[in-house]
Amino acid sequence: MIGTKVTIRLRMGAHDAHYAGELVDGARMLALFGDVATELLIRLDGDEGLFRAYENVEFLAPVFSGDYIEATGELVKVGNTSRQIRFEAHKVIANIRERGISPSAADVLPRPVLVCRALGTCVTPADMQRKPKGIYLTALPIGEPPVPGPIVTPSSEGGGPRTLPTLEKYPVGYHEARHAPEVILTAAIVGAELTRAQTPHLPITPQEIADEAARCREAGAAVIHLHVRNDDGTNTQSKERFGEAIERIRAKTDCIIQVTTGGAVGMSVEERVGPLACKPEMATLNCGSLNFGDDVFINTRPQIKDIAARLNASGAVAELECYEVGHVEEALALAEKGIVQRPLHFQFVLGVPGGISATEQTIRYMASLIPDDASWAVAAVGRFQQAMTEFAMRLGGHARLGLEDNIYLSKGILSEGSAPLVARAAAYARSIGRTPVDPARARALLLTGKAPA
Ligand code: KMH
Ligand code: ZN
Repeated sequence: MIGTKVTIRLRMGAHDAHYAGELVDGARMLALFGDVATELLIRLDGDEGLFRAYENVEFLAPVFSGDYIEATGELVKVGNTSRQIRFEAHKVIANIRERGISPSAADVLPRPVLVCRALGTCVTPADMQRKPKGIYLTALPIGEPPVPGPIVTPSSEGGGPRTLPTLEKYPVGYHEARHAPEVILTAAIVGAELTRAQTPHLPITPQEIADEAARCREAGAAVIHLHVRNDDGTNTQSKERFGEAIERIRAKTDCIIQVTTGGAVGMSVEERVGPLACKPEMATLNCGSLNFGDDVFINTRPQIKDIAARLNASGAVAELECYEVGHVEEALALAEKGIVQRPLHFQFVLGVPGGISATEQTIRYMASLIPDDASWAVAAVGRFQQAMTEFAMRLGGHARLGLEDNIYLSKGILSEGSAPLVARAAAYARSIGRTPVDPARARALLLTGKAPA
């Protein structure tokens, strides 16, 4: 399954030191990658398979005899017979090699050093695949770039992690146990800022969106966070277009559909609430304004109240989108006044340039603010998506994955739609003892008006 990782750790011996100064040759790293790939293929296919090609190999730091090397391979793409793997080798223990110090002296490195990385493709011929196919998530057809627009999205940029003071006084121990072991995965498959120029895997038409929603459900998502587009890729909040997409999604899958009332930056409230006319089960409520990349995403307090009232009137359950700590407090104040209904479900959206940073401390702090009968999830932008959603899941929170927030599976590798990102998160959840729930269970947790179990 995409996201599966294999790691081996080996000491480089004198026999590995091919060059002067006991330097280990680069081919040794590739031999390690070969063994890692072989284990991955055995796990996936029940066969050792064959290495076909490296697309890219980079040697980044020297390796000497006496060093310990940890080689990891992550499955990033699975075709009918081909399996693409991203490799990294880190030095975790280094022989010291300094004049006057014993030649046997060695240190465990405080931070592993990346010594080599590569991207490679292996093949397991169909007649040698002994295991039933898992969720291979073969990509949908690639879409044409309709209008390569100059829109800059936080999806590809991410906000750099700012250094924040440690907030150890805000432990989240209580939340850690409360929602485990179940986890709700939401797939944000379209977004408003992303273009086909940035990724050809962006679904645009209602049918493409429905196909992607079904793949995400298969990968482990229970909720689809929905934006829609016109055929030319531009944003719309039109109830007709939402209606068509919702109908097609419902024909293919049973996921909860959570429509956006955020829309795109610059839209009026009147425009943004368009999809509420479709009587969705869930809808977002954005709980404050912020700089959004180079734009401003405006949600004045009267506008938030206005959208909340219309959302309540439509019968939808709100997901409270918070891009800043103050937004959480705003949502709590609205709940106090009965303007948003309990139980509260928060989405902490981290790493938007101009919003709160994507760090473990910010998640802990935001989660520490919410009441016991509330649930929370993390959506994190760009390169922070994987690390932050995994941290959230370890902490007992839920997670949002998908192209709206991040288009890459790993550095330089576009995700072929949102489903591989969901599949990887689902695999991670299972690896830490949490079970991605199906839509029926997600409905019970999020929509019944009872506190999450
Ligand atoms: N496109 C962003 C400006 C939501 O869906 O509610 C707002 C957004 C939030 O995507
Ligand atoms: Zn959205």
